[in-house]
Amino acid sequence: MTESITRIAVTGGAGQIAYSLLFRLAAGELLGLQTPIALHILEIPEALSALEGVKMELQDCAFPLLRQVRIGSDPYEIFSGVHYAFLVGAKPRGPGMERKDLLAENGKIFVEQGRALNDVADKNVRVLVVGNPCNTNCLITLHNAPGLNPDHFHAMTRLDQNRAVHLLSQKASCEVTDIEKMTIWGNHSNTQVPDYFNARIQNQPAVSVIQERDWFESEFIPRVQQRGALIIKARGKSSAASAASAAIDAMRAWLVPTPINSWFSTALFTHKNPYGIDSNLVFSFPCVSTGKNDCKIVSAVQWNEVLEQKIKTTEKELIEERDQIMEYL
Ligand code: NAX
Repeated sequence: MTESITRIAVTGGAGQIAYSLLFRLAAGELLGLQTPIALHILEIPEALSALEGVKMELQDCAFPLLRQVRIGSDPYEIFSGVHYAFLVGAKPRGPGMERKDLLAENGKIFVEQGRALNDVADKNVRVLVVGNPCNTNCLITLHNAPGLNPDHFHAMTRLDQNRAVHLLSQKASCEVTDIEKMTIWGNHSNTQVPDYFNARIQNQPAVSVIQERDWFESEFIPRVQQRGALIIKARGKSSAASAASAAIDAMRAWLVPTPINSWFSTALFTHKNPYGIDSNLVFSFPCVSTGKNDCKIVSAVQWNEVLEQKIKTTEKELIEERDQIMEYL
């Protein structure tokens, strides 16, 4: 009998997030220790020689589950038959580049990758977009893959969730596992809304455990929003290992049942959202999974006035981003 192999695509394979992500995937951290995998890694032609080095290192780990490593720069070859795709590679903002130029440059990449996934990936492929601006890149990708289920595309806000969980646990002097229902609403940008109002600490509302309304609004929210910038300042490079870790958490959240009384955050296509958010965006919501590769938005989560106003702002930002890339949809 031929062995069944789960195929995982990673783009931006010679970049710094991939340098952590690929090794953790190969070690079995996404699918467990019983599932043989193949890694299909995409890069631009100029970075293929660096990627060849990464491939050699993957081979030198002698990972028991890693059956095959394919590398290349043609998405139609690399995405062939993939069951999961981590779209990490993107163009960084260059000197003097405006945000709209960044959106346009990345737009072209995600049009091509969406089309390629549509044509050659497994029909049930699950796609996580990490490359920034990830929400809008994800919107472009799903629009260019009309033969795939739009609900199978998500953009990563899990790193923001994880950052918020750590910050709350530090403030409340408890374990990270004591924090539940930590939602990030909206865009993975500085307008994201870390929701302190619905978060729980040891099964109590966070706002009753930490009785400092001021702290939530003037410290917690901005510290989560600006954590990425702080890391760049300290390390001289953007978050990489923590981003890779969050990417695995985000994809794995669809594969394990969400515990009762809990949820996770991920950014999804808004066409069926229960919150009245514009229906053609990719927006981060509280979600749950039955563990069968599915994800459902949790409805009826209440907002206070502060959250509501901030959620409107992040929605507006996403609408503006979409207006700038309309030609790619
Ligand atoms: P790097 O610049 O180290 O790596 C990116 C790699 O992508 C490069 O090797 C580049 O050659 C490759 N690439 C560019 N265009 C490509 C294409 N068309 N096909 C395949 N590969 C391509 O960046 P890294 O630090 O790894 O970050 C990758 C992306 O993640 C960036 O856009 C970054 O902004 C984004 N992030 C998103 C986060 C999130 O929470 N959603 C957090 C971390 C990170 O900032």
